[in-house]
Amino acid sequence: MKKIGRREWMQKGVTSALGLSLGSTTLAKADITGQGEPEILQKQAWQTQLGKPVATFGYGQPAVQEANLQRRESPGLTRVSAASVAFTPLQGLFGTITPNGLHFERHHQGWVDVDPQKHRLMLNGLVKTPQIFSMSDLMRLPSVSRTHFIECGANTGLEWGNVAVPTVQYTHGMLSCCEYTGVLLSTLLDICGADLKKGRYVLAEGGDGSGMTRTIEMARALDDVIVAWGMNGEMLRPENGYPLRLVVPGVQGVSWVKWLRRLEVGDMPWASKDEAVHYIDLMPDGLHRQYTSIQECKSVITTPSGGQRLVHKGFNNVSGLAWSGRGKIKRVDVSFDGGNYWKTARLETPILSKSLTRFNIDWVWDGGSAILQSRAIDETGYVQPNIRELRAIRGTRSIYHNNAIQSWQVDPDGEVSNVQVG
Ligand SMILES: Nc1nc2c(c(=O)[nH]1)N[C@H]1C(S)=C(S)[C@@H](COP(=O)(O)O)O[C@H]1N2
Ligand SMILES: [Mo]
Repeated sequence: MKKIGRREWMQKGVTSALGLSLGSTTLAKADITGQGEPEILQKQAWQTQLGKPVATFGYGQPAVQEANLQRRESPGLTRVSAASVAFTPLQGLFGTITPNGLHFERHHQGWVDVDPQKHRLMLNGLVKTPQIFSMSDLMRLPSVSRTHFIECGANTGLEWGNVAVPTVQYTHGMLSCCEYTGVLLSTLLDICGADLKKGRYVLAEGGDGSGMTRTIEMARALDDVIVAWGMNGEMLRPENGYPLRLVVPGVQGVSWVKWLRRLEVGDMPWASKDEAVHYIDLMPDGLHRQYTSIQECKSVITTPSGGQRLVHKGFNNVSGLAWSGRGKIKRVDVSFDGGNYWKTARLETPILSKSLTRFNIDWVWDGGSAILQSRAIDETGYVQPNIRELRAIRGTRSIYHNNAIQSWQVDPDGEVSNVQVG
């Protein structure tokens, strides 16, 4: 890989700032043919007749031309009974909010239809008054609405083993970000009179057939955990836990228990299967790392990304997502030469804690080979590692918690593919 010096890049930067390559290619087309643009000059069929009446039939749908933008199951993963994953199409999304019909899905035993009229949440254990709440009991309590990302601990898992999955949908698509509405768990613990001296943990239990249970430390439970029914302004979708799920900001998806039916206050971690046996990391010394919860700082370029093709030489906006389970994103650097030279990207606002942050950066593609990477830094100062640095500490036998820098190779024909550098 050729090393590109700082001076050469600064010269390219000047071209980009003047907007020359962008302006001239677009305008030249009409000038050269001298015939004008038919899409502008001629009246289109839909301009000569009445439009359709209001779209009041059923639930509003995207344009038919966008039908390809869907959650998909990875062709490389086998489906074990009803234990399945459908990935969010990150390559086709803008900004930071995941539309509800594109939120990723991860079910350990399929998703279930729960009747909200019959649904109950029990809070028991080390509390003064154990309680059973109906949905209407919960929904009259003081509520909060907060935007957070959710990422499965297994996201980007195949990259540990050097398997270059083709698209960002499959490398990073167990990631979504929504505005969730619900009651703070601290409010419910307060109502039930949780024993905060002896009660050091809270167990969350789901209502599906997977026996999903996870332990949450009391400090976190009292901080920002939400018992949520709302997602992006409407009720949760059935596949995402309707009518009730736990939102555990910054923590891996498995703790965001869906179809939430019970919370128990206890004095010890439960060591349930989903924390003692699953979602653990086999370290190089043969020991298992258990009870990891926080998703460390991570980022990925979504445009352009694997499987896409650049069609315009010259100016191209490069865009991606950054997030950290420890707070806000402070900075994102982007490299176009496989990590030799880094340039700081623009962060779109607002920058929210434990939420996705969108970054953008100008790029003038010279039509040659390039390797695109992004590296995020969070407000604690933590710097996203590359895969070599991560493997040096964590070995190669993990499945979970891979937050390494992602590399996309651009070929001279514009094809973008997944490569591992370092
Ligand atoms: N009850 C229950 N809760 C669950 C699961 C499940 O299978 N059952 N899957 C967990 C896992 S592993 C993840 S990553 C997230 C996925 O949430 P989503 O399907 O809304 O994206 O839900 C978690 N909560
Ligand atoms: Mo997960």
